[in-house]
Formats: sequence, structure tokens, C-alpha cells
Amino acid sequence: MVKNTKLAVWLEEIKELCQPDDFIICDGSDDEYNRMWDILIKSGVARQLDHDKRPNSYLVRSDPKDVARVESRTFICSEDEADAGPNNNWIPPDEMRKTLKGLFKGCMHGRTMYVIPFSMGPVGSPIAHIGVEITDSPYVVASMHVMTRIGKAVLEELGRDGEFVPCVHSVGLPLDDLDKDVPWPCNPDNLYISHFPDSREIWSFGSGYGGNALLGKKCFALRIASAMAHDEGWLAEHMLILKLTNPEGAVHYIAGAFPSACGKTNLAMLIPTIPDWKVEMVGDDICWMKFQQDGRLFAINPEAGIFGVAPGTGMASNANAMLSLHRDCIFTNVAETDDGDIWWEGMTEEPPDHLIDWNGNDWTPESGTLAAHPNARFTVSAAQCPVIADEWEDLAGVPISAILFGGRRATVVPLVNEAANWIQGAFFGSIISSEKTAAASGTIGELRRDPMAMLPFCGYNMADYWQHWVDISKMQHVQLPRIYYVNWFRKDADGKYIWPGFGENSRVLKWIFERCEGSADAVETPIGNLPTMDSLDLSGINLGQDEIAQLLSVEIDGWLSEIPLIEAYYTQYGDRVPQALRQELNSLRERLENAIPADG
Ligand code: SAT
Ligand code: MN
Repeated sequence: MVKNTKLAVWLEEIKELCQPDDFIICDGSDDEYNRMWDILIKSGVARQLDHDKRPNSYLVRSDPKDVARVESRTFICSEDEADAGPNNNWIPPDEMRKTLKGLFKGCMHGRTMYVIPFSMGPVGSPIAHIGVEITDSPYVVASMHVMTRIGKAVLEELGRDGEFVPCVHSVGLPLDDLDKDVPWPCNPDNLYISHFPDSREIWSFGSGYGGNALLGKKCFALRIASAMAHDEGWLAEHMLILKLTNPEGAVHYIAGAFPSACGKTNLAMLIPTIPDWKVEMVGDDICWMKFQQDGRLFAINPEAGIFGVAPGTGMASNANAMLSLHRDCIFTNVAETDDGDIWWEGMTEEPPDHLIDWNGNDWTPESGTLAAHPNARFTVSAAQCPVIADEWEDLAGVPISAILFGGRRATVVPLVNEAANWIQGAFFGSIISSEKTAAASGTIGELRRDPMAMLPFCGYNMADYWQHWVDISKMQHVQLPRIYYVNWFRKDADGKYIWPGFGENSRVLKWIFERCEGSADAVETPIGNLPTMDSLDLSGINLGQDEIAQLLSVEIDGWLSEIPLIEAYYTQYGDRVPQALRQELNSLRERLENAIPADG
């Protein structure tokens, strides 16, 4: 069945290393998917939800020690430490290989080794790439069925000599160490999520959860793909992709990078408040972009599913996400209702009177604990989203007109700011930041930088990645998208959000759309191009003149005090920081200084 020579050799090698009892090449069929659930239900880790309420859907409870991506155990094993950069944990590749050989030796004793050929992107798309994940977790197999395109069609596409990214995953708990298997096997004390950007391999040991285990997502589609994109002249980004249609039926596609907790999924599925405008989703998390012959930048969503954070998602905050979840879903670490359905904080205003919480214990509103884990997830096919764009699986991808960078800033950063050109846009991307909230440790108001929302996902030195952004603009015959810095989170003197956000963000999208069309006005300011008061559609919104003025203000002093913070931030990347970005910073400072009134 395996025609690809490299794949056949590699499978034998890994089989010999991991010594599984059984060996299955996944075909991607419904039968196979259902078989995984039979196994998971029998093992006690999964339950089928009430079939009338939520057909063909499952609830899974992980080990409480294995509930999220673990950045401290994520490694970039480039030959040279400097190539991994201060943004990554580095272990020399030889040393890591030795460690991994030891850990993976016999690690699948008593288990089945599943081989998952998967395509990141529609099978056959010139923007797509293929990976093969080996795993001993049926939960990973089931999740990959939803999150990627897997099986026979991918093997066909791979052919005899096609290239693929090898991804090896084990929960790290061979059965011969145990009398009896546990429902959610894992090995949190020996966790390694390791990437070899030079040879383009992924090896992950000890966790079965999310991005640690579904290796197509952050490991391949961002960390390894960012290194590939760097070498091959394209972009692998942590961005949503949305389709925006105006009342006349004209369309622009917009990509957007936002750090976590900035409402990326909500924006991808937004319901506009302005009449007759339409937002549809192409992707909610990852975006691969390549230039086409005609010079335009085309994007695909490399994923096929949504792996969304459940808590906080409800009809009020994201109706389209809720409406995606009516059937064929996987829920992980949410709470279970007495009638065999699911619940999480924020799904409804009033919690049910009784639940089984994510740990499997009785729960009532008086319990004083969270019923769902804060990182509880829903896994669902993107095709089920009611506003999925028809062309979301087009092999050619969609042409990107604009790129957004967003952060969460109470002060200084205006609602929307258009970069004068690509380089200034890359500069904006490199400085996006969020204020720490009272909930996180550290000083309130202290900035956490997350350049291009890629800090945990850039598979090489962040400064080299910035240089790659700069170099993109020097490519021949390319039509570059416009770039915008947006901030929905400005607060007034009393600490209240000024901008209502959610569906009202469509007003900002409209301005960006009309800038792309050349029909909306902007004022040139020292920090970039801001909307004129008339060009931003604020009809019917309940905002006073001073509030609008605050949202669109150019705070000379505020920005001047940002300059040394940005400088200090760049310093950690030393002389690898692109000269072009340092120049942007310098000319920003000059423009700000010149804008100070002579008597001020
Ligand atoms: O757990 S994942 O990495 O897949 C998702 C996330 O980090 O948001
Ligand atoms: Mn993400």
C-alpha cells in the first residue's frame, strides 16, 4: 500500500524503534473514525453524548496533568543555537536525538501504531504540504480526522517520491509498565515537543493534548512551515482568513494575526452590525500564503477543522461558533449535563443546577470551582461553520488584500492605523503587544510583546523571521497587501472599554475594505494613516465625539514613551534585527519629535 520509498523506509525504522503490538495505516474513512470512538469509549476516556441532542458527538476527559500546550517543553533543535533565537528553547540536535532514541525505544509496547498521512491544505493545492504523523493515540487519530485531510487521497498525492514532513508522536507510556491501561495515557514528567527545522522533522513525547499531539497544527503548520517558508519565499502565519463582501457584492479577503485572548475566532466568524455587509470564514487560526504568477499573494487555511477554546463561547459572544457545534463534534475537558449534553462557563448566563465537571466529579453552582477547564476545547469540521466561505477549499487559495495585526492595549494604540507601506506594516507586526491583566502575574500595565502573534510558534530566530518579512517586499513583481494595526481594547479614564467590539468591528473592516478600493479617506499622521472622522462608518453607534476622538487620537507623548520600550525589546535580538525595522523605529521617533509643538 505504501508506494513512497522514503515513507516505507521511515515506517520500518520507527516500527523497529517503538515496537508496537499492531500497525495500522489510516485510510481516513468514517468506519475508521467510528472504530477510534469504540476504542476510546471502551477505555473509559470518552462518552458518546445524547444522540438526539448532539448526534455523533463525544466528550473526552484528559488526565488533569495533560491539559494544554507546554511551551517550556517545546524545543527548536537547529544546528546553531543562534538560529533558534532567544524566542525558542534550544537543545543541540545530536543531544536531542539521543534523548529521543532513549525515550521512544519500545514506547509503543502493548499499543497500536497508527500512521496518518495528512495534507495541510486542500489535497493537491500548490500552497499545501503533506505530513505523516505516527501516533499511538486513538484520540489523536480521531482528532486528525477532523482537523486535517487524511488517508488514501493523501498517499495518492504523495506518490512514489513526494516529500512529506515526518511527525512522530507517542503518549510515552508503554503498556508493559502497567498492569492495566489508564484512560488517558501520558507521561508529563518526560515531555518533549521537539522540532528539527533543518531536516524538517517533529518528535513529540509524553502528551496527548492539543498542539502537543496534533502535530499538523502548531508544530508543522507554524514552527516547521515558518522555516520552510523562510527558505522558499512564502509566509506561514498565525492568522485568521476572512472574506468580506460589501452590499454591492464586491469582495476582499483579509488575514489577521492576534495574540491569544484577543478574539481571533470571533473576528473570523463575525456577524456585522452594519447593514448588508457580510463576513465569511476561510480560516480561524493558521494561514499559508504564496505569491502567484500574477504577483498577488494567495492564501489557504491549511487546516480542515476548528480546535476552539470552549469557555467564553456562547450565543452572545460567537453565535456562529455555537451553531457549528450541533453535531459531529469532539469536546475535551468540558462539563457534562445530566441529560447527556455539554456545558462550559460562558455558554449560558445561568449555569445548570448540576453537572459532572471536567474532572468527572459532581458539580453545582455552589462548588466554587470551574466546571470546564479554562483550556477546554471543541473540535469540529470547519465545513460546519454556518458562515464558511464557499471557496475555503479552492486549490488556488484566495487573494489577500489586507493583513491585520492586533493587540490588547488600553492606551496609546488607536482603533485602526494603516501602515504607509509593507515595511512599516512589518514594523507594526514586530511590536504588537498586550498589557498584562490583573489575572496574570507581573506588574499591571506591563507589556507582553507577541510579534506577529508568532512568539510561541516561530520555528527559528524571531529577528530572522522579521528579516524574512522585510525581504518579501524586495521580491520581484509582487503586489503586497496593505497592513493595518488594530486595537479593539482602548479604555477610558474609568477603565471602561471605549469601543464596543464584536460585531461593531465590521465598521473597521469596512474602512479597510474601502481603503483597498481607494474610496475611503485617511489622514497621514506621524504614526501612520488614520481614518478621517467621516470615513469611518459610525452611524447608529452609541459613541460621543470625545470617545471617537480618543479612539482615533495620535498620542505623541504616549508613542514617544513606547520608543525606548521597543528599543529594549529589540536589544535581546541583537544585530539580527533588520536594519529596515530599526530605521522604521528611528523615523517614527523623528516624526513624533517634530510633531511636538514648538512651545510644548
Ligand atoms: O493546543 S493548540 O496549540 O493546538 C491551540 C492553541 O494553542 O491555541
Ligand atoms: Mn492559535
